[in-house]
Amino acid sequence: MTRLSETQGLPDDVRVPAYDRAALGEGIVHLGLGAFQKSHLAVYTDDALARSGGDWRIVGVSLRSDQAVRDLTPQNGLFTVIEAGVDGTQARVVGAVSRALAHAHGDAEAVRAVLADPATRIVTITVTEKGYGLDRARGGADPQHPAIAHDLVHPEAPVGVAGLLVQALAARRAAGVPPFTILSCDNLPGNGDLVRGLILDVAGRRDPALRDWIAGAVACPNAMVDRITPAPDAEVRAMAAAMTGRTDAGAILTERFRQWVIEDRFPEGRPDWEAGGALFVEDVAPYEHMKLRMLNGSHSMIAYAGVLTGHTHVRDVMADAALARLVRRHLAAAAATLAPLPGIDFAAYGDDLARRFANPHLAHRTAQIAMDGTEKMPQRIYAPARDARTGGQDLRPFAFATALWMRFALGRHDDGTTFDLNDPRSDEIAARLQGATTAPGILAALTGEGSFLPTDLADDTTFAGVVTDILADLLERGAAATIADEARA
Ligand code: CS2
Repeated sequence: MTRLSETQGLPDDVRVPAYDRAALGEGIVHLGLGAFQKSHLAVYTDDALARSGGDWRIVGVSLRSDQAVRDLTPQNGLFTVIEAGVDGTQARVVGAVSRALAHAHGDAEAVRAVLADPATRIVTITVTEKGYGLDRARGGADPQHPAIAHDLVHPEAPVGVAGLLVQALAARRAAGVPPFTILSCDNLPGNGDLVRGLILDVAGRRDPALRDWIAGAVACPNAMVDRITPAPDAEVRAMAAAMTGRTDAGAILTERFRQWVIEDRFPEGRPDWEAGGALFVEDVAPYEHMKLRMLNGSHSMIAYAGVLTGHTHVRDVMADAALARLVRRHLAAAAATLAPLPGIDFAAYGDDLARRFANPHLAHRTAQIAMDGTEKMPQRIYAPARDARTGGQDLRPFAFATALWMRFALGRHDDGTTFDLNDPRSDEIAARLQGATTAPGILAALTGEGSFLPTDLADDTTFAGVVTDILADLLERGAAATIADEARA
């Protein structure tokens, strides 16, 4: 079988880019060339190029690995996106990525050049919550984060997101080139504002005048992104080969659903992302709360419950009647913390989410979602728990999710077998948990501002009491029995 590298000769039912790729120039640099940008940014941009054209093709940059470059360079940037609805799958070959660069594998100079190029008008980012080096408690940069620490000492040879952006903006300012717009596509609350705070902090430590210029000139719109995209595996690549008749090292499988809500602040222009269904609004926050609390919050609960009960995929959790009931309960509790959003029925959104989680074509590993809990829990669980407390609503679903994470943080199953937390703070967690064997001891060890249970929630006797009771149950009776009882409650 030949390798995918052009779109001629593909089967008729495989959708291909409806534009002349070579005729359109580059305009976006994307940092973090993973599966999610392929299923989301690249697909929306493909639709925009097909409908309205424009020099907006994407230069994809991997910051650490060179896997994406090895996958995409021989394929001329092309890759297959398999879109799986509950009723079947469809393949499309996406052409929006023009080329891929591996920053840490010889392409640093090329990355520097393309970030400085006046043609680059937008820099998009998917590096996951932990990739930025944010100080979540105080705002700005975390000087302990490895990339931030490196880039503060070597601002001319940056390796991290903040260092690269600040260095590129400094070069553009010196050359009289307008700055690019920065668009984060990660699941962080107020992602644009957080990136802005991050780069202002890093720039200010280097040159206050640069900081002021960035503060006045750089737009960082907030955005809500959504498309469930499991890490691809050999099975996905085999499916793509069967559907397209080509081998494709970069193939991914995602759901049919996708959503993107963006604040329309792009001083240097942007692609016609509406062509792919993107919604442009004044204020993204209500959409983002809905998605982070309902989808991602339930996802995290599903992930910890799933890992602890041996359910490998999200769909398996949804096939477990007790857990499916608790997912419904969580969705309703998260919805109750939201301010009304005109035109959106949270109950219907929750029903859709339950269907999306149960999608039989998506092998979305609970262990994948369980990663990086310290970076995810604050916006997914603690923030809505706080609002539920203020609103006098039921705290139990949030306490349940918190207890599950704390039990997960012990790094062992009920039968004593161990697993990796895959969390940037796993060493700190292990150190905090030294000698903590009881539920109150564990709760106290995992309390603290920033990444752990915030003290105001830990000090709330109702919330802490429920967390402690559930955690004690998990420790004494095991995950399955505790979950069965919880679902009966
Ligand atoms: C998931 C998200 O891995 C995770 O933490 O909750 O990646 C989720 O699949 C996406 O946000 C869906 O848009």
